[in-house]
Amino acid sequence: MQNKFLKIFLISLLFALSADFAFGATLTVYPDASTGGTTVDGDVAETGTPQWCQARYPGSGDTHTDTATTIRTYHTIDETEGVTGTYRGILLFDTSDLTSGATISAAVLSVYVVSESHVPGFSSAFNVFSATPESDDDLVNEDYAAVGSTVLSDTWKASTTFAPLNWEAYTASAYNDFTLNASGISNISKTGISKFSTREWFEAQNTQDECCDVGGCFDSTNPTGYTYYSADQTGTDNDPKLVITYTPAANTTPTASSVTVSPKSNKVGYDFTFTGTWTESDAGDNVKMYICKDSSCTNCDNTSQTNCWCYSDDNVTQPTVTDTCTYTAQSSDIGNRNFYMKVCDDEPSCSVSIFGGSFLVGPATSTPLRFKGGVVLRIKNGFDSKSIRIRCL
Ligand SMILES: [Ca+2]
Ligand SMILES: [Ca+2]
Ligand SMILES: [Ca+2]
Ligand SMILES: [Ca+2]
Repeated sequence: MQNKFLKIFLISLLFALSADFAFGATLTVYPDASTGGTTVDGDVAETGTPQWCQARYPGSGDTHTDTATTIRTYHTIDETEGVTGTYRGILLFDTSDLTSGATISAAVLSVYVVSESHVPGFSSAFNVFSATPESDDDLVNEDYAAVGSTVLSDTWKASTTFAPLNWEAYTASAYNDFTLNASGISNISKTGISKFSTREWFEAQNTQDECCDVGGCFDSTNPTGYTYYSADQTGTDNDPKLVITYTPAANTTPTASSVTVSPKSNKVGYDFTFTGTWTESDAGDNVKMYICKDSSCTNCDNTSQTNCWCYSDDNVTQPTVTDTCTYTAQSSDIGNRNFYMKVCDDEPSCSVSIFGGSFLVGPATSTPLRFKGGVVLRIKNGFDSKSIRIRCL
């Protein structure tokens, strides 16, 4: 009976562990602060009066901010002119660490709301969309028009909730999480930069509201919408963040193809250069070549390099790489020496070793060659039977 319980416990444990493995790793990324980095965040806007109905959605953008500590996703309001400005957030994340073979199971984009405001009698809501800014590290005014219109999260964050609209209450002074839907997950690049925008519900509808036509219906000068912290806020505790749950690509072991040495013989104190070629199919994997002294590559691999002839620097190129490393012969090496090659990626996963051949190490200084005896040169014409002796020592 005890065994039965133990078996059930072990099976449960196995399921729990496999579930963990199935959900795999988590990648958390933030936009870079300021401009000129790998990514950027900020807001882009169309301002000027009157925008009201006819112009509140279109516009090419006439201002932007990408170094402020907050990002605006709202309308500015004038009591008589109505909507006088529309601000959209743009958030870029470097998600290239996922690599092409990863499988994304879930993703949450979060922004830390600093403030919300809305006109009395109206609500505000916002959601995440795609973006296609002109560059990855510096926003321009024209990026105002480079936003998508498909919602990438199924739930809007709102000041007032309306169930039919799939609105849920936003949280003040805290992260607000947008769980990405299938379109949102598709918007994540596994090999580069993932680009998102934030838009307020009213302008993202791209439809005219009855209220628009009468203009001046707002009795407030409050912006309608949200302000949240940008990556330029100190630290990352309040930065926009993208948390991705994924299963990493299965690793492929690199393959050692060939290795040669040049020159094939040299003296103590001189260099032997080994040239190896291998293949590594996994994008982003970092591979090193090890030139070993024995076929088992004892103490010459990713864990220890105390018994290598030499080993290469890091290589992150795929799929086929040729690299070299150099060894300076020591007096203890005199004679004929074998060499082998092994390559390891950063998993780490190592190839089998291959035999390269041998090289000959000679003494540092050659012993002078001495010939006993001599060479006799006889010159008969002009001299009378004289002879010159040349002795080579
Ligand atoms: Ca920024
Ligand atoms: Ca800029
Ligand atoms: Ca920051
Ligand atoms: Ca690999």
